[in-house]
Amino acid sequence: TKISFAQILFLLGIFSLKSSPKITNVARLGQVSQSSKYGNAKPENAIDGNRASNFNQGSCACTNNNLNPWWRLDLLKTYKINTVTITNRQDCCPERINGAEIRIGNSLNDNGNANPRCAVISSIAAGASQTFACNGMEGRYINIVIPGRTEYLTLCEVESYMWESLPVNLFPCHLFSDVL
Ligand SMILES: [Ca+2]
Repeated sequence: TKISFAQILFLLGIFSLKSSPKITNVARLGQVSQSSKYGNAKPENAIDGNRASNFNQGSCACTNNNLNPWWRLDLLKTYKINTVTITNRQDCCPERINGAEIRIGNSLNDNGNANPRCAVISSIAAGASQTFACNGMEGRYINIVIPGRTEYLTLCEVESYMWESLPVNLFPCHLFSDVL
């Protein structure tokens, strides 16, 4: 018997559902700001879905060389943050990220930099992506800040993943859309 194109798509839909974990990068849903902007290295570059880490590729956010430089993601509502993944610059000066802190919470005191701390970044290799476990810390804001130092803060990508809790009754709709 011949298998129709629709049936193949249906099977592909099932296998893709079985193989892909239900996790979502909520970072891309947010709005971003940072303490200053170096050239065209706008804060949005850190949530453009692209880990390209050569600065000239135009996908990194970067502040000027300021004291306590920071970058902030506003998720617009409170989430339980499982992990934060940061991609460091590849072509220069990876050590600039050393000592940066990940802060998560609902306060805008000190621009959000006073929220509880998830992690201190000791170092990230040039061009590497490192994931930090925040174990469900709750917050609307995710800040990356380099405290107590005059520095450039460069972030080529910031991702924040959490398990999605989809209602069960959405499942058939997802399957149906895969068939179409
Ligand atoms: Ca990017």
